Amino acid sequence: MVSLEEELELSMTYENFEDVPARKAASRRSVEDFNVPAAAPGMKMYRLVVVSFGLLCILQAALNISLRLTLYLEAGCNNLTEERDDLKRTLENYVSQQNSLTEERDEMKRINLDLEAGRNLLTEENHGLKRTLEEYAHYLQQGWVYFSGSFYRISSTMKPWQDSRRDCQQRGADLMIINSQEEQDFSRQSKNITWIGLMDRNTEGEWTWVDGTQLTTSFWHSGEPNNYLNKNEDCVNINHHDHQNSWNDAPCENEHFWICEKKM
Ligand SMILES: [Ca+2]
Ligand SMILES: [Ca+2]
Ligand SMILES: [Ca+2]
Repeated sequence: MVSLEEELELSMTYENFEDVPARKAASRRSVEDFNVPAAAPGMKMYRLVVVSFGLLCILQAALNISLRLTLYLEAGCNNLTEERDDLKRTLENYVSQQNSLTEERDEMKRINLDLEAGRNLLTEENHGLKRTLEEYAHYLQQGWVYFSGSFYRISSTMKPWQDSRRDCQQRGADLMIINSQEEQDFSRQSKNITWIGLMDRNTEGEWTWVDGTQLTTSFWHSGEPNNYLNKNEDCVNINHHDHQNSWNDAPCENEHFWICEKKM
């Protein structure tokens, strides 16, 4: 690199070789005058480079720190997100289990109520059966005969139809109502004339059972009912035991045996 002093000397040589000494002196003064301020820009440049380098280092360090901080925060955020998702799944599982337990508890409550209702029903049925058994035992002990869902009792004395019926009612029963061929056959076992619970006392010719039902299936003996000898025959008895159709209408005030029926 050509220094400033050499440059000046070359310049002087190039311009005028005749006035060398004078120009040398002048140029030396100029160089001396110029040397003092010429050193300052190099220093400034040097300082500027040093300062710039320092700033670059600081900036690099700041960038490194910033980058590491960003990576650290990102990793931390990722961990927190995973933990949050885990907690969310755990909470959802817990809620699901809770709902399942609530449903099971409600189902158990329903089953318990059903079982309780069933137990109450069984208890009631048990009490009902106990009462029925006690009732059966009572009627059997009193000499009643059981046949096809009813107990029957044939009296040992004779009374008018109305008194006969009252006797049955006092025993928790009523005069016999014949609903079927089997019951009709059963009624013919006694060979005595016996009242049954059929009459037309309210309207002549309109035969009604003691429970209020109209007569549908009848077993009148041949020629009956006949109001025999123009008597007012409004009550019915079993008279012709040897015949399947054994019924006869007779005056209600006549005294006969009677059959009570207690439907179970
Ligand atoms: Ca009957
Ligand atoms: Ca009549
Ligand atoms: Ca008659």
